[in-house]
Amino acid sequence: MLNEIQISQIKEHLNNAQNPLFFFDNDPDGLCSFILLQKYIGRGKGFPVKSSPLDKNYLRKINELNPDYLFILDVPVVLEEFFEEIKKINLPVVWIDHHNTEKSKIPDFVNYYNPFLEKDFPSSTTYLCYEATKKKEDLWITIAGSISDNFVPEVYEEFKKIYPDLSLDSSDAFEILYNSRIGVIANLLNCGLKDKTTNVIKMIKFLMNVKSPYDVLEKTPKNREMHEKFEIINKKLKKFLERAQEEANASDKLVFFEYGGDTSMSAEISNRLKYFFPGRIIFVAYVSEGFVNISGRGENVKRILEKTLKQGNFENARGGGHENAVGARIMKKDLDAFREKIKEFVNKG
Ligand SMILES: [Mn+2]
Repeated sequence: MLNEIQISQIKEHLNNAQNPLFFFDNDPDGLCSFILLQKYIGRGKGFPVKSSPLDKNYLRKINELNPDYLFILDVPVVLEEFFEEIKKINLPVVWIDHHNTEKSKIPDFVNYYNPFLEKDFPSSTTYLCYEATKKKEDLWITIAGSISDNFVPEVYEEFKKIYPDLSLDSSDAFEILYNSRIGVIANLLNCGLKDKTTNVIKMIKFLMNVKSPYDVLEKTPKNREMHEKFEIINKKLKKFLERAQEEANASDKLVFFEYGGDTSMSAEISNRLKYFFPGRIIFVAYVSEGFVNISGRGENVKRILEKTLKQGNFENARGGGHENAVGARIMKKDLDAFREKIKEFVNKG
């Protein structure tokens, strides 16, 4: 949680910013963080950061829009090459995040806010932004962003009272995400972000003006694409989950699931598998042209991944993440070897 000084500093930055640009992580937590801050000051533009880490390519947006402030939301890693250029043009930067990051890598000129580094306290970036803006009418946005990042903030109690029809009596983020209407909203935003750029921009504009959660839930011409993407993705997810169920029947410790297609939804699949098969190690591999993107969930999964990558010594491989949630990327030719190594380490315990 942010302290009083941090909250007033963030508010001051927001009030100072006349033409801010917001770069946010390409998920509902990042998106909702942006929406909260944008609504608070009623100005600024926002763009999702699709590549991780944030790199030099995003300087183009800055040259194009010439902002007087840059906010970076929910993005765990920003490359030095990016900050070097930002420093040259003296652009004030405010970076708000909740990931475990190396503090030494944050340049001095960046206004950095991340309570996780002080207290190892879980949060969501959306909730951190809400602590600064505290606009009651945006409480539902706070909940949608938070539960999609596996975090139930204490203000959920208040939310339940205002919106009993959207909430669920639970303290488990995934249970809320999969079984309530605020969860549907979070999923709608998540699917909308996977759409093509013009539709993503349309959705962001829609959200900047949206007044209530019911405007999101109701399909109208203003949010039609978001709903359609949601319907398509949900249909696919249902099919994938049936197949994953068969995988899960074959092992009692591991679920290793592979899929392809034009939309990556590894995080969605792995989170659901984790929810349906608690206690298991989950690996989801998205096989695309030449590469495989991997998402892992479960106890000590970070250690399992690290050992696998080290021993496998795969070409062009990288990966990392939290203790219980990781991501990795390997080359397609190494998938069989990768899978076998994972099996070996999971079964050894
Ligand atoms: Mn996040």
